[in-house]
Amino acid sequence: MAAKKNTPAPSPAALDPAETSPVSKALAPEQGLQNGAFLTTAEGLRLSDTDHSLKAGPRGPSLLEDFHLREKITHFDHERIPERVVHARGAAAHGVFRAYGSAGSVTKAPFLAEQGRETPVFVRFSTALGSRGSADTVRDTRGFSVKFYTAEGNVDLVGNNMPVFFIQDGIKFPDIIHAGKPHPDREIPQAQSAHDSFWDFVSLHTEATHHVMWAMSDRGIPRSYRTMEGFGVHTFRLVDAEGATSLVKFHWKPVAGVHSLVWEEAQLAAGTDPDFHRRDMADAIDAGAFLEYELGIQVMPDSDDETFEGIDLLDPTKIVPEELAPVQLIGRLTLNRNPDNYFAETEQVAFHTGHLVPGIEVTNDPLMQARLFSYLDTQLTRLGGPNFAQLPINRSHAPVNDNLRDGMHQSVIHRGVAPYLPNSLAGDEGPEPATEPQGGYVQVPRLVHGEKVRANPVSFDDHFSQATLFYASMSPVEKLHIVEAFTFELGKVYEQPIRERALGVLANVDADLCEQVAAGLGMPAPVGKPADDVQPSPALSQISPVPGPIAGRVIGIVAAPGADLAGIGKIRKAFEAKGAFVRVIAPVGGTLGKGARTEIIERTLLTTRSVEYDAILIAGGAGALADIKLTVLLQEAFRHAKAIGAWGDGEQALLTAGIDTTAPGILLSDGVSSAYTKDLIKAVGLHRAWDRAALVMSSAG
Ligand code: HDD
Repeated sequence: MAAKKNTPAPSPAALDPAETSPVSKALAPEQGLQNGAFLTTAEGLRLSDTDHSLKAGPRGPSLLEDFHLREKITHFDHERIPERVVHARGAAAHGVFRAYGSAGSVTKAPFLAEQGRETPVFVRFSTALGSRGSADTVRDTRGFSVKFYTAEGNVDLVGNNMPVFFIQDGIKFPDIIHAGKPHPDREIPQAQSAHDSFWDFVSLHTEATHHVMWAMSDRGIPRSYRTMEGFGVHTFRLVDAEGATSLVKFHWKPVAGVHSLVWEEAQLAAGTDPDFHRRDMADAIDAGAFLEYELGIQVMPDSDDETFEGIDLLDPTKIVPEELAPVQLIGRLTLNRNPDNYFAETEQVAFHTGHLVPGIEVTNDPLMQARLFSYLDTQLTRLGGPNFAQLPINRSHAPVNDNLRDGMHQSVIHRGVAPYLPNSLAGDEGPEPATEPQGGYVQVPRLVHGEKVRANPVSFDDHFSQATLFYASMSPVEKLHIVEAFTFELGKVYEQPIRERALGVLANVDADLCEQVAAGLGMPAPVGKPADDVQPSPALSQISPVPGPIAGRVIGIVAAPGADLAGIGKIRKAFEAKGAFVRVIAPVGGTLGKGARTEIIERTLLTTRSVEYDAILIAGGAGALADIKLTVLLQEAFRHAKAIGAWGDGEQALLTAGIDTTAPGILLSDGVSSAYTKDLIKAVGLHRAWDRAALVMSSAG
């Protein structure tokens, strides 16, 4: 309700009691705060001036009695909270998850099992290593955390965009993170794995090898959150309505397909637009081009030894190839609303791998077991105490009656005198434990036995075979990217023994990979013993010969006064109908044309860079353009194997910029016909002109 002027703020006593209870809806309007017409203190006192401190005369010292100065500055001094110890850099969106109903045979969790059931979600994407202000496009593992506000309580699926992890046991998490974070003496490099301590650790600690392969592949530099897969990584145990169990791995499949940047693009974007992924998601959601993913499960029998086809399901450095256990789709996630406030929502959201509901259970994966401790613990420092579940973004949508009391930042006025069980004083108002049929969480009984040891199962000793499998499953272009990524990263390592050891690890993955990286470093290639019996998994390759959807992609059209605005209009219409964006680029800002034919110039050659676009076109009538910045724009797009097009005299501008117009992925036409727009859409749907990529790759990196 809009606030009326001259209406005093309501007193706390006048507020609806539901608003002071955690039972109230998550994200309920904030208890009468921030809705008055006048600027006030935190206590609601109307202020007459917020620009001048109270002084002894206009030239005199400030007075201690200035309550407003002290409150304003004190609050400001305490605005920051500790950033997340990992995954500090992130961006999030609200959305909805709709279950297909197909999971009903394996889980009783209604948000997965019931056909058509809609569950509100909040999803935070992140990089793992960088600080809160670091760049989005660095080479790193991306976090993919989903909070489902289910009617049975919150469920958090805290995953990554890679299906395996660096370590098999959570006790080593501080080690891998200390090695990956900036060096403690100079605090450099920021948000990079290309430095000595990272490669020191992963070359000594070979169980990281499989994850390192993923990080050095195109997966380490996604094009956008929209085109990124997500994985629950661990094996979970699902429980059906009869109590039968299965072992399951979760996958998020992006509807837009999986697509990545190339390394030079990622580096450029980190400088020209450090918010590249964050901006892309927020702009797309604002424009109605929502991000969509399907949730899938690989279902494996819950066998006594918890293995499947010889793969230890408790080892988080192993995948189950999709060819062995197909991913069955069980629901769709749509991200359709941007947060209103970054701090209140994206920064304060707290995920925890232990947030589950009946129908989903954890397994004995030792990485998962440690996480079950860490995620609760870390919020105590980060969010300043144990009451973070009361923050609006973390509140359950299920009724809460928890007997947890007091503590820092308690915001609920609890009633009653008996916050304990059993009691005889609470009467009907007191909470009671629920039976299983009433929705109580009851773990499936499982026998636990064994000697108390600090040890791993023997199966955890295989550190290389799936790294070999991953490399063997890549297309030639993807292999080249991996070679160049290793050569770049190890090229940034100062200590020769670390490089030598890292090459020794690669020799156990693939001889050819090791030789190429060694050649790039100018070092001899060691000989290893890579597995020679791996079965490639085609599902691991990102490159598809079939064009995918183009929603959220960005097409730049270079124009100038006199350009074919009707042609631009046709291309805009065709691309926008598919959820893509068209931006007009011209030498100077303003507009082109007039009336219904007006095109707003959104970028000039000075304010743009090639990384913003998935394809660049030169409009007919703009062929005379000759500008060194246009040359750079086009040559970068060419090197990055993006679709480039021109119609009418536009080809002339390509030739002026030194573009080989006979190369693959260059689309020329006399004018804008529907066949031409179709060809352009197809080229963008293929992500890149991969035939050209092979020609330019050594310079594209
Ligand atoms: Fe973790 C944050 C993902 C292992 C300890 N982790 C964090 C986030 C993601 C992951 C996506 C960001 C959450 C957010 O957006 O707020 N982490 C993973 C995955 C792992 C993993 C996929 C392995 C499969 N993590 C892992 C281990 C430990 C942690 C083994 C500790 C033993 N992770 C944390 C943490 C963080 C965190 C310290 C920092 C901030 C937070 O939890 O809320 O508790």
